[in-house]
Amino acid sequence: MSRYEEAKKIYEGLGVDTEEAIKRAAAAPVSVHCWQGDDVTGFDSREALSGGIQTTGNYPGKARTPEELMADLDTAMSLVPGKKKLNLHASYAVFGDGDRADRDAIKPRHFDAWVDFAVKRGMGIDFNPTFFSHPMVKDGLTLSSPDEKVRRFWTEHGKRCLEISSYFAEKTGQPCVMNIWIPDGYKDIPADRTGPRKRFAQSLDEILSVPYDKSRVFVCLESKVFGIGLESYTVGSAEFCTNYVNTRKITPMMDNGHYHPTETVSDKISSMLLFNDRLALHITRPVRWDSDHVVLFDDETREIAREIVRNGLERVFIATDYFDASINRISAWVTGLRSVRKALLCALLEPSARMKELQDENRMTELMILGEELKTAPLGDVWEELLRREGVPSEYADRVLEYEREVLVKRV
Ligand code: RNT
Ligand code: ZN
Repeated sequence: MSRYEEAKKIYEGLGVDTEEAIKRAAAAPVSVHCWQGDDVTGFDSREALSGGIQTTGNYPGKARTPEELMADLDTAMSLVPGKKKLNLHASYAVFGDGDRADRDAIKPRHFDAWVDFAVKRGMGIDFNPTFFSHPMVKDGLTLSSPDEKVRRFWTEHGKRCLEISSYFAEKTGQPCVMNIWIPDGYKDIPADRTGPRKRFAQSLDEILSVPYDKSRVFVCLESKVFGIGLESYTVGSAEFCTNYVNTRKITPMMDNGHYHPTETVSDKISSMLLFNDRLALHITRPVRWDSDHVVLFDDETREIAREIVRNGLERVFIATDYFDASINRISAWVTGLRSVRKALLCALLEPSARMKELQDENRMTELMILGEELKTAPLGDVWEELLRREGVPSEYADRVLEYEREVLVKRV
């Protein structure tokens, strides 16, 4: 009997169908953040990364052009099993000769290179307006700025991005998740906390006043507790965003790097899905003050995956969001994306109905014992089977390092 067949039997004994788990784990779309490949640089400006987010490290071989980024994505994706979408930022526009446009004037055609890339690979596209790394970010503020010119510029950017998102949905035939995150905030204690939030709400209302097809474009709002250099106050706090999305009937976005260290997004998912049809997630691994380390197959990633599965896999838009410039960037993509997929498989390999029953009958002793038993069940053998069926090798260090030697180190 093969290792997979043995594992299948063991899981059957626990009341779990591995075939079903493999199918569902592979079919769930995970949106791949393009910005891991070039340290969130983008192609539309020469500005340094701003907005309280930082990449650290100078590992050789970062992508400098759309062609390089696409080639790197292809290499990474060949090592990641399951259904993927492409997650772009507006700063990744690809301009033709003499056809540059500022953020308040970008058009769908500036993303045609990405549409071709995605369509050829059967991928949908998700999108993010880029409210950072740009000279129109004034005093750290965008949509909440007291300066009307600044607000108008960024509101227009939001509208342009909504149009581009509709274009992506139309061209790929898959829904587009458009996520709004602004860096706006203050390093030190502000005197007026309400004003910026009021202006942010008004700017968002203005962006959303443009009609769009809500069955094909899902606009999300991402909150954050603090940024680097914006430690005292962020305009888009959790309460602001939760209330805004609920009253405007758009989709909440939770990034698990954006909360106090003892708060967990895994515990928030059930509440959010009781009051919202959909929930969008940025999966990352926060470490102390940094919200963006490579996702690992760790306890919180697994707990997030369990909650996604328990509350409805199809109701959650799953995306990755981290950036590590200190290690091979391709491996950073692959390790993080595999961790997410493996966590989904792990969650699908639990007898969740039985576990719920144990809880409802207050048989917490047995629940704990079962939980511990599951931890050492042969997940690895089922994972290997998923990789085999998806045509993805289990080993990837050699492949990544070979690409590094042949392609990445030559980028000087
Ligand atoms: C920043 C947010 C945001 C960004 C990307 C690049 O803290 O997490 O999602 O990481 O938009
Ligand atoms: Zn995020």
